[in-house]
Amino acid sequence: MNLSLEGKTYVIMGVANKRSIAWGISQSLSKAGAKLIFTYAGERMEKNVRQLADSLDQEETIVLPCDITDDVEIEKTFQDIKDKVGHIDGLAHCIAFANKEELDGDYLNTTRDGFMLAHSISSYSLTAVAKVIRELDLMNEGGSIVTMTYLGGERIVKNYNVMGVAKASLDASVQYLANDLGKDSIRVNAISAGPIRTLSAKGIGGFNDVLQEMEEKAPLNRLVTQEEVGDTALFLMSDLARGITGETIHVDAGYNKVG
Ligand code: KAL
Repeated sequence: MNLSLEGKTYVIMGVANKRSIAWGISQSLSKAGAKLIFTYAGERMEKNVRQLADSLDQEETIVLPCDITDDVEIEKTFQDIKDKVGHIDGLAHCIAFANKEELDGDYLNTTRDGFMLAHSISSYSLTAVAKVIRELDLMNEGGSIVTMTYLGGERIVKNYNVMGVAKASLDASVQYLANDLGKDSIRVNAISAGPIRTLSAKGIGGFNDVLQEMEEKAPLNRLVTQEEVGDTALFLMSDLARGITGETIHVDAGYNKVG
C-alpha cells in the first residue's frame, strides 16, 4: 500500500484558476502519477482550465464541459469519459455557488430561488454525479469520491448564510452516498478546508477578517494552502485511506477545534 496513483484515473471538477482548491488537488494527484480528466463550467473557464491542464506532466489532456445543473449534460460528459478511458478510480468535486447578494447580511433574507440555486449547484450536483457514475458503472473497480465542504455548514460563520445550509446538505449527502456506494467499494468523503483566497472568496465581505481570525486562533497559527488540501485529497484517493468513508477531514490548521 502506498500513495502512488500510477495507472489510476481521476476526474477533477471545479478548476477555475491556479488558486482553485481543485488545482491544488490536481497537482498533488498528478505528481503521484495519476491520469487526470478535467471538467469545467461555462465557456469562460475553458481556456484557463486547458492551459493549466497542459502545464501538468500528463500524457494527454482531457478537458470536457460539464454544467452540473443539467442532468442530461452530466450524463453526456460522463459517457464521454467512459468512451475515452473505460473506467475511473476517483472524482474530486470542488463546486459551489450562491448568489452574491445572499452572502451578506441576514440569512433570513434568502430567496426561494437563491436557496434552490445554492443547493442545486453546491450540494445536489454531488449526488447527480454519483448517480451517473453508478448508472454507467464507471468506478467498476471501486473508487474514492472527495468533495469540498466548509465549517459554515457545521456552525454559524458570518456571511456564509445559504452556503452554510447548502454545505450541511452536502455533508449529509456524503454520509448517505457513502452508505449507498459502499457495496461497490466506492468511498465518499469530504475535506473541510480552512479559508483560502480562491476565486469564490473574491469580493465577499469579511473574508479578510476570517483569514485574520484563523491566523490568530488556529492551533497552528497560520492559514492552510491549496497544496495541503491537495495532499489530503491524495491520501483520500489512495489505498492508504481504504478504511475511511462517510468522513469529513478538516484541513484547517486545527481551527475547528477552537471555541
Ligand atoms: C465565511 C466565508 C466568507 C465568504 C462568504 C461566503 C462565501 C461563499 C462561497 C460561494 C461559493 C461564493 C460564490 O458563489 C460567489 C459568487 O456569488 C460570485 N463569484 C463568482 O461567480 C465566481 C466568478 C465564480 C467562479 O465563483 C463560483 N463559486 O463559482 C467563507 C470563506 C471563509 C471560505 C469560503 C470561500 C468557502 C467556500 O465555500 O468557497
